[in-house]
Amino acid sequence: DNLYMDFESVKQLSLQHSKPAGLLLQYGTAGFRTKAEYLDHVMFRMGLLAVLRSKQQKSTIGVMVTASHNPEEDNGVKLVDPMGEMLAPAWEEYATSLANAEELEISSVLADIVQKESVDVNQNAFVAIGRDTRHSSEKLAHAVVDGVTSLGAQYQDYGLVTTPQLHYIVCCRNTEGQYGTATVEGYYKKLSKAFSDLIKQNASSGDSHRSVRVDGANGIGAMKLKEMEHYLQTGLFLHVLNDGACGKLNHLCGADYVKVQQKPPPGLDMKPMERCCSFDGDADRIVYFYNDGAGHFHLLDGDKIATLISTFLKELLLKVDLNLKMAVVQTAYANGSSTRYLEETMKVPVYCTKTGVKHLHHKAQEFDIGVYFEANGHGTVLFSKSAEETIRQLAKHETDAKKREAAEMFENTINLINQTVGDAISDMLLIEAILLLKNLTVQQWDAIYTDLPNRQLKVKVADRRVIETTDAERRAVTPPGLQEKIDDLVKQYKLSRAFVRPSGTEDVVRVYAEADTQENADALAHAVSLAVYQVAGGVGEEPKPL
Ligand code: G16
Repeated sequence: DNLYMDFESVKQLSLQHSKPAGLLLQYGTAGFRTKAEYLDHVMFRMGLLAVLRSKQQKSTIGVMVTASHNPEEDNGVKLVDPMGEMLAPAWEEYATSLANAEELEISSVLADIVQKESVDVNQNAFVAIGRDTRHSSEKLAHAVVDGVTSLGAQYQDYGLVTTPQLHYIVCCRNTEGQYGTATVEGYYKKLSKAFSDLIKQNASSGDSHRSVRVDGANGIGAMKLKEMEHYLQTGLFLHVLNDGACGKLNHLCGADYVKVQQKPPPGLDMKPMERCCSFDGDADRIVYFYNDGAGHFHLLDGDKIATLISTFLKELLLKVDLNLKMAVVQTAYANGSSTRYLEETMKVPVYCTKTGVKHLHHKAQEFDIGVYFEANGHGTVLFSKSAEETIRQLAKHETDAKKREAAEMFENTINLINQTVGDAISDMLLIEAILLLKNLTVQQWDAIYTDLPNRQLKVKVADRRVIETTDAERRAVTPPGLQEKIDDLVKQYKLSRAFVRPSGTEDVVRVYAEADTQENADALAHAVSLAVYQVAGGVGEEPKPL
C-alpha cells in the first residue's frame, strides 16, 4: 500500500543521510543540539517527523535549523507546532527514537508513530523550513527537505529567517492569515505598523526620536533587523553592531555572553546612559544594558523586561477597567529580587517552571494574560482568546474616550507582541515603545528594583545525566549527597540561593548562585561548582575560584 511505498523511498534516501555509528542524541531543552557534523541524519529524520506531525495535525509544521546561542561549530533543530509553539512534549520522545534508530529500524519507528498517534498517512502534509546564518545550516536544511520529500510531502524553504519569524509564519499559515501574512515581509509590516500606531499614542513630552545600539551576535537577527529598518519609519534609530560582517557568531557577543559574563561585548562603544541591547544567535532572546555616568555596567535581563512589561500591562488593565487574570512565569534563574518585587510590590502572581520556553509557554497559557520570561531574555506575553477579543471590542466600541484610547493602546500592544515564542525584535520594539509611553529612561527602568548579586558557571562532567532535579530544577535528587552539600554551602551566606542542573543545549552542568554581595555570590557559585565536580564526576581541570 501507500504507506509501504513511501517508506521505501525513505529507506533509499536515508542511505544518503546515514547516522554515525554509535551516536546517541537526546531531544534537549530546545530540540537536538551538537556539533554540526553529527546532525545530517537528524535533520533528514526531523523532516520525516515533521511530515507525520503535519499529517496528524492537518496543519503546517515548522523546522528551524539553528543552534541559537551555541558556538558557530554547533548546530541544531527546533520543531514548531501548528500555533507556533514548540513541539508537543509527547512527540519529543518520538523525535529521540527516530534520531537514534539504526538504518534498518527507521521504517518500524515511523510505523510505530503512525499507529500510536493515529496519523492518517493519506492526509496532505506541509513543512515550513528556516535556517540561521551558520555555515552548516544550508546543507542541513537540504537534509530536512530530503526527509520531507521522501515522504511525498510539500514544503516551503523560507531560507534565512530568525527563529521567531518561522514561528510566526507557521502560525499565520495555520490561521489562514488571521495572525498575519505568512511571509517575512508580512512580519515586518505587522510589527512596524503596531509599533508606529503604539508610539503615536505617546502623550508625554518624551523625545520620540530615539536611538538604540543593537548587538546582533553576528547572526541572523542583525541581518533581519537591517531588512526591517526599511519598514520602520518611525524615528527609532538602530545602530546595529556585530552584524556578521567580520566577527564570529556568538563569539564575545550576543545575549548569552552579556548575561552570563555580566559585561558588554568588547568593542561596543557605549555612551553613558545610552540604551544597548544584545540578541542571541537566532534572535529569540534579548537583554538590555547601559553604562552609568560613573562607568558602571548595568544589565537589564529577562526579569527586568518581564517587570517592565507587566507593569505596563497592569496599568493598561486599570485604565480599561477590565478584571483579567495576569501572571508572570519565571524559572529558577529568576533573580530573587524580581520575584519579590512582582509578588510583594506589584501583587502579581508568579509561577516557576523548568528551564525551556516550552514549559513557561505552557504555564502562561493558563491565564488571561501570561507574561513569561527566562532571566536569559527569552520570553513573550500570551493573551487568551477571550481576553484578546474583549480588548479588541473595547477598542472599537467603547464610548468613554479615555477608556477607548487605552483599549487601542492595548490592542496595538497585542499586535506588536509575537505570541508564538520569545522574539528579540518584537520584544525590543515593545520595550522601546513602553519606555517612550511611560517616559522612562533606561536608568529609571533599572531602578524599579535592585538585582541580588549573582553568578552563573558551567562545570564539565563525564555524564551530566547523573544529575536529576526536582521542584522546577531548584533541587538535585541525584547523585546522592549533592543537594545536602549545596544546602550546607547556601547556609554560609546571606540572602543566598543556589542550584545546579544539566544543560539541555550544551554538554555541561549549569550552576547558579546568588547572595548579598557579588563576592559572596562568586564564592558560593565556585563552592557549588566544586561540589558538582567532586560528587557528579567532574572531568578536566577542577573549577578555580573566580
Ligand atoms: C534554549 C531554550 C531556552 C533555554 C536555553 C538554555 O535557548 O530555548 O529556553 O533557557 O536554551 O537551556 P539549557 O540551560 O538547558 O542549556 P536558545 O536561545 O539557545 O534556543
